[in-house]
Amino acid sequence: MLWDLFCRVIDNHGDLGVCWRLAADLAARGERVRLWVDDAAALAWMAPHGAPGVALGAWPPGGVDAMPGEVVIEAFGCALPPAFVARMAAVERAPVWINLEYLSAEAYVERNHRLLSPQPNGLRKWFFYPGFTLRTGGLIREAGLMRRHGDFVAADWLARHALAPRAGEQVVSLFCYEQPALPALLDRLAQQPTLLLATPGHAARQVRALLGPELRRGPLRAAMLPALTQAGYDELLWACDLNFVRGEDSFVRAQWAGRPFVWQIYPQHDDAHLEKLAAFLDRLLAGADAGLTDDVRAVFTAWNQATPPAALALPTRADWASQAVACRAALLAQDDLCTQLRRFVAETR
Ligand code: TRH
Repeated sequence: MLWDLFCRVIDNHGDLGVCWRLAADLAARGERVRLWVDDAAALAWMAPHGAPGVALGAWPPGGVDAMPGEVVIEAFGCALPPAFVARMAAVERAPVWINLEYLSAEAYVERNHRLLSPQPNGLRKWFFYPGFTLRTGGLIREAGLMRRHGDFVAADWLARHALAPRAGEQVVSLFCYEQPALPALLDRLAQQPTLLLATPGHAARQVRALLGPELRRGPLRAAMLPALTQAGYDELLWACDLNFVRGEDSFVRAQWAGRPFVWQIYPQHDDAHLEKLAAFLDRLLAGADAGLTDDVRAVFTAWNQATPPAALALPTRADWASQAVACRAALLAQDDLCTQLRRFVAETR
C-alpha cells in the first residue's frame, strides 16, 4: 500500500526522528511510503542515505500536490493540508486516516487508543497511541533491531570512533536540553574513571563550559561526538554503560538498549510533563525493590527539576542494569508500532 506520512517539525529533532524511523520501518516491511515534511534538514545527518521505499516530499506552506495513497498518517496532530484532505474525501475509497499521538505511559493512552473521530466532511480519523502496554499501539521496533544489537561489539564501535575507554573507565552518553543538574552530574562522574560522550548541541556546549577546553576533571574525561545517524545513535546507546537521553525517540531507543538510562523529559509550560514522568517511572520500576526504586526515582527527579540539585546520586546497584533488561523483555512481548498500524489498517479498510 501507499502510505502518506505527514510531519511538521515543531522544535528539536523528535518529530522528524520518530517519523523517519516509522517511514523506514514501514518501507522495510514492504509498504511504499511518502514522507511529507516541512523541514527535512536534520535528515542530512540522521539518515544521509535515505531508506529504500521511502520517498521524501516537501510540505511547503501551500500544501502538497499529490493524490492520497491508501493510508494517511498525521503525526502528532500536525494538521494536514486542507486541499489534501479535500482530495481524501473526494476519492472513491477514502484512505485510512490515522492521527499518531505522542508517547506517554499515562492511563488515558489505553482509553483513547484507536478512538474514532468522525469528521464534518464525512471522513473518519482514528487516534493511534504508541505505548508500553498491550492495550496501546506499542513502540517502534524494527524487525532486525534486536539481532543487530546482539551482533554488536561495543569495543569495536568505540575504537572505530577513536574512543578507546581505559581499563576500569565507565562510558556514559549525554543527550540533553539545557540542564541545571549537569554541574552536579559532572561532580558525581568525577568520583570515578569515566569517559563522557557528549552529543552535539546543548550537551556539548554545557560540558565544554563546565569542564573547560581540557575536557577533564580528575578521573573524568569527556569527548565530543559528531552528529550520528539514527542507526549510529542506537549503537552509541548500546556501547555505553549509562545513557542520558531526552524527548521521545532517544528515550525509546535507550529502552531497547537494555542499559540503565536517565531521561530528561521534554518540558511543558504547565508542568504536565511531571505527571508523564511519574507515570513512566511507575512502569519502569514495577517489580523493583524499594532501594532501587528510591535511587532511580531520585536521579530522574533531580535530572528533571528546574533548580540545580546540590548533589546527584547515581544508583550504583547492579540491579539497575538487570531492571533495564527486565523492562526491555516486557516490552519485547508486545507487538511493535508498525505491526500494529499495519494490522489496524488491514482491519479498517
Ligand atoms: O530532539 P528531541 O528533544 O525531540 C523532542 C521530543 O520528541 C519531544 O517529545 C517533542 O515534543 C519535541 O521533540 C518536539 O529528542 P528525541 O525525541 O530523542 O529526538 C532526537 C532524535 O535525534 C532521535 O531520533 C535520535 C536522533 N539523533 C541522531 O540521529 N543522531 C544523534 O547524534 C543524536 C544525538 C540524536
